[in-house]
Amino acid sequence: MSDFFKGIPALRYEGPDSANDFAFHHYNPDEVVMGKRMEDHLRFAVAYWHSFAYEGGDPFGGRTFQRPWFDGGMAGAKQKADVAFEMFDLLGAPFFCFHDADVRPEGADFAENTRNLEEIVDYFAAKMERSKTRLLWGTANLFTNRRYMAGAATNPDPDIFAFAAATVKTCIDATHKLGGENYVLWGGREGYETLLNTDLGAEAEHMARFLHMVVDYKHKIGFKGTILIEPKPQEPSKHQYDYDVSTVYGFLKRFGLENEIRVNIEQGHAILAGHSFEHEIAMATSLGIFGSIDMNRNDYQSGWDTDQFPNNVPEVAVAYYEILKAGGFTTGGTNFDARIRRQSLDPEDLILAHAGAMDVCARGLKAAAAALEDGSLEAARKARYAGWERAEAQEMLASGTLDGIAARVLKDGINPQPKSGRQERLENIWNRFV
Ligand code: XLS
Ligand code: NI
Ligand code: NI
Repeated sequence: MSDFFKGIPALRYEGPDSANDFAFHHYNPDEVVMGKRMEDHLRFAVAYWHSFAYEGGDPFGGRTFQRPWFDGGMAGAKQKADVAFEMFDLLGAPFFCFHDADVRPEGADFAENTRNLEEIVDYFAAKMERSKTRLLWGTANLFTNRRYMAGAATNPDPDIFAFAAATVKTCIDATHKLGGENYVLWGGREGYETLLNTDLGAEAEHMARFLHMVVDYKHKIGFKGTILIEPKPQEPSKHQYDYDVSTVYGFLKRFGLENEIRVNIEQGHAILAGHSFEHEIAMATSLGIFGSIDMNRNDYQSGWDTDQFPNNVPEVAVAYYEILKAGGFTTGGTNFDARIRRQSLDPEDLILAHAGAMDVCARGLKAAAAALEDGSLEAARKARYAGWERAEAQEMLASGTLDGIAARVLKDGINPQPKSGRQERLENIWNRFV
């Protein structure tokens, strides 16, 4: 036991009337919502990087946090792991997620990186035998080290492509060994700064080859988890290739990967792409590539990825509505790719950030479930499209031609009258639940 969280009790559900900060007020893991335990619906994951590796820096100033494990090499990495698993226990977090670089000290070369990662994976494995927390996903950090400044799979230098491929192999191995349910690829630097030095056609081909190798390796070693791409339009690249869900789908389809790879959708990235979060989720579920979510928002005034914990119930409710409507998570879950603010120095800030976010998501889930169970919204949606159930409408879809349809419109004197979309009425119904 470390004494990092000394004096902080394990959090329990106490209900909305409790004034205890160190309790859940809405997240009640065992409460059954639409036939399933809340914990099994939400599948919360703590992001290792923001909670334990982030130092409190921003573009204008460095480290504000003073964690005892910083700069501690392998011993520090193990101390960090001890604290991480203590936090998972205090929160009752069912999952966590990590990048290689969050958990192991940076080595001098690939061999040392791999040794360090393997040592920590064994350390995690021993802890996971005694813990209820499982691995939602693992991933490789292919964006922090300077070697990746011009990308990983899309780097003009084939040796960097090779280094990245080798690194991803070790991270899939680590994820597989720890029983991870997914493997994520976020291509923060798979994009460009200027077209003046970029061959975007070649870079797309290279990225596709890389992804095929990932999929082939997954099957080769028998990893059953889902491979996920996390779309984001820019930052750190000026233009990122995995711009949004639709762009990723087009790419997967072009290279024959649409049945192998799904998406991990982040709330803040959706907004940066000019969409709403629920748009991205609905798009992914309609395309059959929905995988998982990163439930972290941006600050709406600053226009960049501030990775804040969710605190807006209506916003998360509409996202869970789309997820529930599509049948809920399978291998995916709700990862908090979120960090506390750089002035939030205390260990308890870390705990309370997660507790609050879990409560917000629980309220959102319950609101979404109530709206879905009530059924008025889905009945209205169905009624709006009911005309398509008519035989001539079905026939038009199956075998219609422009000239044939023109003849029928003329013969039957079809003269349609527009109908109200009833948006305000539906919004009023929605607001009864949130
Ligand atoms: C960055 C991304 C990143 C991924 C994992 O904006 O959200 O944190 O989730 O590499
Ligand atoms: Ni992000
Ligand atoms: Ni993310």
